[in-house]
Amino acid sequence: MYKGITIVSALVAAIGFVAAAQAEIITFENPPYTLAALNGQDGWTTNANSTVIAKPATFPESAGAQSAWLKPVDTTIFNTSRGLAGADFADVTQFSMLYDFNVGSANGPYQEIILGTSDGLNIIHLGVESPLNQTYTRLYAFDGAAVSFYATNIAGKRHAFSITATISFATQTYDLTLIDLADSSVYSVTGYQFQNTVSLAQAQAGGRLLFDVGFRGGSAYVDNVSIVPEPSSLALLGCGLIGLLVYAWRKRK
Ligand SMILES: [Ca+2]
Repeated sequence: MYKGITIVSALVAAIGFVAAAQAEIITFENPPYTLAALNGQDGWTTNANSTVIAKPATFPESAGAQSAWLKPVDTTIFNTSRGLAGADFADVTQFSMLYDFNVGSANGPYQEIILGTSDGLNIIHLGVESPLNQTYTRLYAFDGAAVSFYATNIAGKRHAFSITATISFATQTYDLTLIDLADSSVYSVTGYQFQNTVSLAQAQAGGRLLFDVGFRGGSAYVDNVSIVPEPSSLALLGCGLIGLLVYAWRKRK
C-alpha cells in the first residue's frame, strides 16, 4: 500500500513536470489573435500601433503564415505596443521569439523589446537602434543604468533574430542568445543582471511581455513568442524517483 502511494505521488510529480515543460508558442495564426493558450492565461492585445498580418516574404522561417506586425503611427514620437499579458513565470523561465526589424532611416530610430511586469519593472530590456548621425545599427541590452553592447555593427545584414533568454529569479540574472538568421552568427551573454530587481512573486502577479517599441522609423515583425516556466527541481526529483521505482519493479519481476 505504501509503495502504491509512493508510485502515485511520483506519477503526479511526473505529470506536473510534463505540464510545466510543455511549450505553448504564439504563432499569430488566424488574426486577430484571441486564444488564451500560453500557460492558460495569456492575452495578446493589439492597439493602434500593432496588428497581426500576413508574414512578409522576408520573414525568417517560422510557424504558419501570420506574424504580429508592430508599426509606427507617427514616426516622430515614441510609440508603445503592448503585447502579451498574464504570462506565467517560474523560478527558471525560458523566453523565446523571432524578431524581424527594420529601424528605418529617420534620425535616431530605435526599437525595444521589454520582458517585464505590469508594474513597469523591467527584467530584460533589449533594443536595436541606429544612433543619431551614425551609419551603423547596433543591438544593445540594458543592465540597470548601464548599456552593454554585444554587437556593434549589424548594418547590411538581414535584421532578423532568434531570441532566447533563460531567466533566473533566484539569481536575478538571465542568459541571452541571439542568432542572426542572415548568417547564423551568434551573440550571447550569460549571467546578465535584470534591469530591475523583480521577485518571482512580482513577476507572477504582473507578468507581461511588453513590445515597447520606440518607433521613430521602420517597423518590426514578431512570431513564435513563448514564455515557458521550467519544471521545478522538486518535479525533476519526482521524475528521477519514478525512474528508480520502475527499475526496482523490473528487477523484482
Ligand atoms: Ca506565425
